[in-house]
Amino acid sequence: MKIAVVGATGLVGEVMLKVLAERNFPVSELIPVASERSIGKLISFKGNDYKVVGMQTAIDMKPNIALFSAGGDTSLLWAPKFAEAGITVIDNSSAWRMDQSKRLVVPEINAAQLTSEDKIIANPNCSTIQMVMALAPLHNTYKIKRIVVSTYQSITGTGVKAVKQLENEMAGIKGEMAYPYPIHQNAIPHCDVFEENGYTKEEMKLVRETQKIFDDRTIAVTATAVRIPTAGGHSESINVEFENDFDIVEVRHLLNESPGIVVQDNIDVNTYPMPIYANGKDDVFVGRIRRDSSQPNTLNLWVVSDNLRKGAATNTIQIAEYLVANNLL
Ligand code: 2RA
Repeated sequence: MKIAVVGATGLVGEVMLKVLAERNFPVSELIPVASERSIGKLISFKGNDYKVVGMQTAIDMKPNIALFSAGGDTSLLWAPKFAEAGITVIDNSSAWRMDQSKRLVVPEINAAQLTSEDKIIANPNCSTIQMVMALAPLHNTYKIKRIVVSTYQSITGTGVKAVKQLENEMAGIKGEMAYPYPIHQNAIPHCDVFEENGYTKEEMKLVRETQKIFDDRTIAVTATAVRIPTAGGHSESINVEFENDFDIVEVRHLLNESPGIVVQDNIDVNTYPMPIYANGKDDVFVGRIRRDSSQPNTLNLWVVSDNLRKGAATNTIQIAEYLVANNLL
């Protein structure tokens, strides 16, 4: 299988290469794609070196699948060109997620909707993926009415510049700023840009993408997304109200039985999910499971996952695995 990784030199692109190798995805030839300034660079993959190429060269090399993590503008311009050439695109940007003709896929939840006609497939936002992964088994059983979520997002979600800003601040070095404020010893309630309604795009992704993935626009969602100086993963405090009451023992059972979910929840021995545990892993970790005694049919959860892996690279590659396994290319 010829695989193009578009954005191969970025944070998510690098994790894609790592995960492709780890999962032994059937890559017969890797086509690393990046911006003009990176063309010609060598990328090492499974013991072989591959030269970074530009977009049109990548199309001409006729990959079967192109994994995109190169920003929305690049995807809007180039994903259709790859698709027109018969290449299946799985895109990590927000460009196609809300396009009614495009599938927004978390394989454990809705991969069954994929067909060979889908030539541009959208990978949901990282903070959406971990939330719907934790909520899907509960939604299927108790039907979600409303979600209130606060996120505590790793600076790796912003990109290399923010990681460098935090490193510089911790080392006492003045450097380029990804944020107008210090990240070190701070919490910034501003992920992505503000919309007219006073929410950020990151917060509205949690609203809109959740409704699309569950195919249910009656689900009410309100979100606050906060950037914190941590690597390793995004954390989320989720308060979820269901149409129907639940049994807390059954909730734990449903979560324990769900592929890709690990329940880490024993307050007697201070066991709960944290980014330091999630870092480098593909699971979504769920803990602090407890009934919200202030409101009927309502549950509190704490959910942590590596935003670069299940939140981006791994979910993308799991979609590719599903396409290959079901002959949908
Ligand atoms: C963030 N979800 O964490 C974004 C990155 N895709 O900023």
